[in-house]
Amino acid sequence: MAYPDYMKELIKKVADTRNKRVEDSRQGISFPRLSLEAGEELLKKYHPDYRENAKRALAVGKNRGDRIPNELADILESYGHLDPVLFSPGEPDFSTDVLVIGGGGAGSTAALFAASEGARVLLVTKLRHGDANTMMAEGGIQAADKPADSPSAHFIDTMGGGHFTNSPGLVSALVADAPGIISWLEQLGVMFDKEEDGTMLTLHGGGTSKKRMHSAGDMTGAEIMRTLRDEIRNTKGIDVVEFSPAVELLLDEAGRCAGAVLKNLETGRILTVRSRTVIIATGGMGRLHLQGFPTTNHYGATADGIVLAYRAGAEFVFLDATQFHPTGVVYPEQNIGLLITEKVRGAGAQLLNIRGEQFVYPLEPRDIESSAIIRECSDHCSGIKTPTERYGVWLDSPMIEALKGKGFVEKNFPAKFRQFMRYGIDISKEPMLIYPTLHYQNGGMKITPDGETSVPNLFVAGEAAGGVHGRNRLMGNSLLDICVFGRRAGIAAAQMAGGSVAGSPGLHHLEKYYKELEERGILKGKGPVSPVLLPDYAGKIG
Ligand code: FUM
Repeated sequence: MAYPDYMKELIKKVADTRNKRVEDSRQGISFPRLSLEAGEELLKKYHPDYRENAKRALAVGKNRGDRIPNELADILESYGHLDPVLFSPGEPDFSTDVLVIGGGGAGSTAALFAASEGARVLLVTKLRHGDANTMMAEGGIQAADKPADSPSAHFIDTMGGGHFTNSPGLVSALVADAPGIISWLEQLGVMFDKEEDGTMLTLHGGGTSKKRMHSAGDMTGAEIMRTLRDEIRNTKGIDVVEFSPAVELLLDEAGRCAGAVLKNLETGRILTVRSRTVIIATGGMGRLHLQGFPTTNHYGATADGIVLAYRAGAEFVFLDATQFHPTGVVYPEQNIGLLITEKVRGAGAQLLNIRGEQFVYPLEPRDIESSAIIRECSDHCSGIKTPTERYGVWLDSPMIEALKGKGFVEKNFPAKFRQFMRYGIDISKEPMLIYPTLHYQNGGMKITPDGETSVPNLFVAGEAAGGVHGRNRLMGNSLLDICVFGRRAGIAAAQMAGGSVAGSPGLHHLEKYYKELEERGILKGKGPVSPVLLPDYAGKIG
């Protein structure tokens, strides 16, 4: 849908203030950044994480008592697809050294590095190999690999972005491994954007002190995923089983992880995998639509690995901290929630209210930026109403071409340009209407720098892990995280598999978990069956 006439009228106010904003920008004059105290105040008042009625205390498990989002609590306090009393693992359908659950960037990286250690590796995934948030990641991957930058500066920025709640050991690993990861990806064939002289093009992201964002247009994740998948399937020939999500982990009598139970989505058949070590790389929970927010996430992001590991006794951190990306599409309706990369603001676009005025520095960390947009659309009554009564603010993309010249938007944001053109909106000439969208799960399983969880023989990599980003992640640290911790977990799991002897795998832990649920009055048949595997949109319509 092209913008309706009333929106076109409002867009004139954006154009009216543009020349002055461009002039200021050329002279380095920007909207003032918020002080630490003002930022904290804004978060408490407007960030969705701080809405008290959106959370409740977990009644069972290792993190009992922690207040977490209601939607996540619902699926953790629930029963699964299998009856532990009736289930017998029998002869396994697959036997391997390292089982990787999840076919996105973290799982694929883990599989490649586990195989490079000589381990037998099986990668299983819920949908197709590559159906993952990695594929949807647009803006870039951070690494301090330019002479004027350093891993220490990257460390400080990352800790600051996370409000210094991050685990310093995990952040050290993240930033120290980053330059090596960029070289590895390039060697595998990732086509990063380059300067005329052939050096890497690097850009700013929100909350960064140096330009260290490496990108491939506005499709960086898709380019990385293309390369990893190609390496797994065509070069290394690692075994991949698609359309077969894990529905439970298998643990032996000593509580060590010893495999998983899968459910084939096409046939409904239950399959068992016996393995010496297991790596969970199932990503996040955007498709749980916390508080009814739309999401940038892929269709399968339903927190499956979190459910499985929680039942197995894993400890979690920061499960209450969710990232709302400031710039999700709010119009046209068909694209609601889809990501508009932060790189658009990195290139010079500013956020404006209904009067065409700036109200926030465009590259604050995401939680601050989102809170400012929510405030503008609520208390300040300065948002723009859509035909279906949603609110948003303008992201002035035409400003980019005013600063950088004609053709820049289509060349540098080809995916976004086409996505909007389909609806008759030329984003090099008209701004985009945006509102925060559910983007990332900051918390997850507690890990060591090698991705080990509190359950023996169970590792985790990527969004299902917590602590790396503390309460708020910086842009581009997620594509980095999946590669750094995918590599570390892959190597460590392969090495541990060499010396590991598991007993008889079973579901004893599940019996124990169900007993705890019953003791708390949570009975079978009341809540959802989890992992939910796919979002239940059909059930919610009509
Ligand atoms: O804005 C973005 O391109 C998103 C990147 C990220 O979440 O790291």
